[in-house]
Amino acid sequence: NKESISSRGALIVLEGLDRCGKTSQSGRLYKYLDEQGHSVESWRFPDRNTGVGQMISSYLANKSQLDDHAIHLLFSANRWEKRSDSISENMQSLMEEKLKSGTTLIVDRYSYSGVAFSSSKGLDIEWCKAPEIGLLAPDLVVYLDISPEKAAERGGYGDERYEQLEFQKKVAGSYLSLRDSSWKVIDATLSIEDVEKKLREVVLDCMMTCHKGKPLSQLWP
Ligand code: NYM
Repeated sequence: NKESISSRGALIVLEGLDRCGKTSQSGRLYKYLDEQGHSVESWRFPDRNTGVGQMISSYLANKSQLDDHAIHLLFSANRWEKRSDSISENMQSLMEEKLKSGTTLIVDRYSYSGVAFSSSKGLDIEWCKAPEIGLLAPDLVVYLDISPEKAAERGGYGDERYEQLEFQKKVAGSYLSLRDSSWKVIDATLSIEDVEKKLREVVLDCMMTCHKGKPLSQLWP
């Protein structure tokens, strides 16, 4: 029917430093939208469930070493394998099909993490962006804003690679150069409830725009 052709789901991406609260907020947002009766799924990158994802996971846990360029391309490959695939037997589990069938995806990290983290190691930013070209562009990027110092105070970091204050300072700088005026920046030091409320507002607004027929587009716009 007409409704199902014209209304697609929204691609919502949450970005921010480690410990900014992205994962809790995506969980809360998912629960809220689901309870409101929306078709919604909660995704994250890296998706550690695929073969590529397992290589990434092992690298992040310091169980394997990889050249900085090589790991960058694996993070990107991990997004490509979830984008859309005409030869896949499992089309319905991929991003484009989900969005077109009306499901909104809340994605915890995306290409911006890829570029921010790798360029913070000294890789050229344009080189970092190149493998992301052609991936689906988010309809909304929400940046949960917290200083690296404040983030580090939140119960300390785990054992994974990159979870160090000095490195996170560089990542914060890289995010700043990636940000454009379309990003919604939310102060991540507000209470969990206040962040949640602000997040809901920008997300519902974006879902409405997609519902009204905004076309899907590709990176980088
Ligand atoms: N990360 C994540 C990257 O370096 N590049 C990427 O493309 C993505 C998606 O992986 N410190 C880094 C950021 C995080 C780490 O993410 C694992 P998480 O959200 O802790 O699972």
